[in-house]
Amino acid sequence: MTGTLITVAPTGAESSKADVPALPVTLEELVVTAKECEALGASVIHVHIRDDEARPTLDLGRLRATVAALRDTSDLIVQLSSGGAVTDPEADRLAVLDADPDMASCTMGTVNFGDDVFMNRWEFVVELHTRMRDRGIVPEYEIFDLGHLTALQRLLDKHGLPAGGHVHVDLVMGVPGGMPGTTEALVACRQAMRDLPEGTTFSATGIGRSTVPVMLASLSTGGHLRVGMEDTITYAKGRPVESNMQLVARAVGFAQLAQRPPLTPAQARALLGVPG
Ligand code: KMH
Ligand code: ZN
Repeated sequence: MTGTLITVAPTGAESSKADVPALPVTLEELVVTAKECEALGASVIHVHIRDDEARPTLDLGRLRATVAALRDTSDLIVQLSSGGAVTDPEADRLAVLDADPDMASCTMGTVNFGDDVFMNRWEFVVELHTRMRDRGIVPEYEIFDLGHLTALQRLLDKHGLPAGGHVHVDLVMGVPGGMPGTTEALVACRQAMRDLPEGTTFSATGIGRSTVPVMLASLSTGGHLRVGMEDTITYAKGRPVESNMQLVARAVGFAQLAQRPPLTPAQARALLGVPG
């Protein structure tokens, strides 16, 4: 069994700085977070950015500056979110790829998202997958529900393997409207992944109170971990998360207990097929 890939998703698009003061929203805050999370054991950073008022944005100039700053100051694999916020138009989400990240997310279907809808039409998913392959950007396929794995199988059958040839999925569990953050749901996904190309890897993240159960289920079934304030703002009952580092440190502790210590960024690149 290999070590553990730890992805940190420090910001997201849903929490506000007013409600969550520890959320990194400026480039400076993001860079400090990246360096500290890398030192603890993270190897991938899943990035959403904010504007000067701390609102989610897909501004291309800011995205390019963010990719450059993260590359200058860390060895982390830089994965930009192409999901953005639920209000972002498809054209802006596709344009994220123009910032030339190492990786980008690619969500495999539409899902209710709390009171909103996170739209991912089939034609849009195909366009994202195809553009990423044409540009050598490695996708992380975001799976919010079991059927998204069937959609991924169809995508790969019809449109071929991604850049790098390796398939990596991330199970985003416990979103109101998506699959629950339970061991049973994770095991169902694990079984469905048998129909994907040999060597497919997965990470998992549980939103809110499903964070810890999903981490344990993922580690015990050979999966990797995504943690961060995009998904988790309460550390334990009555205890707000103090920082992304606190969440990465807990994930590292669990990974070590599972005898699967964190992968370095170089090892993560080799696993995911991301060029060095
Ligand atoms: N913010 C969500 C609507 C992704 O980054 O690709 C979408 C999301 C998934 O976070
Ligand atoms: Zn995201």
